[in-house]
Amino acid sequence: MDIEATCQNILDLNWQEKFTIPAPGLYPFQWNWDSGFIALGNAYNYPERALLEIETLFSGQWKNGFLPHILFHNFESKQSYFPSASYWDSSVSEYASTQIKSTGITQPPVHGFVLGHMLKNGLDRKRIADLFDKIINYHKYLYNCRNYKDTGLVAIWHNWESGMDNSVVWDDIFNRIPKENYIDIQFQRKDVHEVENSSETRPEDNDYKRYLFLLNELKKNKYDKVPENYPFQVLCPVFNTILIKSNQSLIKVGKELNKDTLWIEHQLEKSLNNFDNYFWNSKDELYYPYDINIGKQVCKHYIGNFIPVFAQIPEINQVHKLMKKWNTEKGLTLFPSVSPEEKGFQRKNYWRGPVWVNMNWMIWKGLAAYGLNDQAIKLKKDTITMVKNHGVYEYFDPFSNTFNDPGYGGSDFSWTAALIIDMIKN
Ligand code: 2M8
Repeated sequence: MDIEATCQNILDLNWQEKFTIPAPGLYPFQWNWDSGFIALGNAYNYPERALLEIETLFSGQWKNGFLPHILFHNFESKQSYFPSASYWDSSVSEYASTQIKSTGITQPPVHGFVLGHMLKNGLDRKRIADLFDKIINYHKYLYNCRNYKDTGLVAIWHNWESGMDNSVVWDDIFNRIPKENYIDIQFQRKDVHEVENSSETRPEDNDYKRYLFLLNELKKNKYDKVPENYPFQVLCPVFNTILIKSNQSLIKVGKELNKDTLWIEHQLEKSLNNFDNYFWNSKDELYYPYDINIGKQVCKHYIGNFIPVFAQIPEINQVHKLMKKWNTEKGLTLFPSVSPEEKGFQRKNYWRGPVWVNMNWMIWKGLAAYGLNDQAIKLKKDTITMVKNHGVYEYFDPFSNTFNDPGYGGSDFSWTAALIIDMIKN
């Protein structure tokens, strides 16, 4: 079977009547940004599924516009995931859906650019127009409740909101949390039973304790505000790039559908004006996250250093500088989630080194938009070849050249499948 058919089969396998799970067993519910990437891939062969995927996701939107990171559909019959619906207990919030249980944190806002892709591919305009309004409400939540000093840059409150859960960029923040705050937290993980070799490829129990400490603090505050002295308040360049990219796309969609786009244009302008002030480091010539609590950049070498190319935020001379940094990295053809030279790099461990398809997809799109065609085409080809050689997995060893060595984490991983389909189609 060719790779496109294999990927399509995986999306079929993971389809659950109105949404798609990220991977069987390991992730049995609907995840926010996963659904965006999946809808993008489904827009080609299953436009109805693509629309339904995003409609189902927004059926879990809260009254204040907030869009949760997991919707626990059919949670009674699914026991393979922790933290569960009852652990999160979204009912503490007066805004939460009373119909659909969810988490109380969000994930990168990919939906705007996914909507643009759907419109471009001829999907139902009326349904796209309805989704447009819901996405705007979500962005209003972000700009009302997460806007840092009215910069147009929005803050995240949990590492799970970044989507890059155990990246080295969060290490210092976690190390500053006093041990007595989390050491006694009790829990039973499920993820470790769902993947091969989990001690080398998934976060540690000690990491989970700190993730749960943050979760419990946010829950005490009804997922509405950060408590005083709360340790995790970050401006993430990946989250903000994705928001900018979505806004750029919403403006185009809005104009085509005769919607008012002034508000988004205004927010976009602010975000772009402030982006480099917070994220660009002119000495290192890289983008870094900004830790609000200490008022400093987190100067670590990881994939987020490059992601702003996705929304064409850097000027072309900055892009050339960024690409030079990448080329010097030990002859790797794809972007690893963390640079092998960075302290804490682990080639098999989740967001601490492995290659992820969604990240390379974003950089590929960005390079192509700058007209850097040779680099873009090479990145695309190498990503497809990696998945052909190692399987449709969640993440991949950046140094594995051995044919048929499997990838890591969830097998039959939906966003890998969906984005490979998109790469093949373009
Ligand atoms: C991973 O995160 C979840 C928590 O959200 C987990 O480890 O349990 C991340 O890779 C995240 O980015 C992704 O959305 C999720 C589902 O694929 O898995």
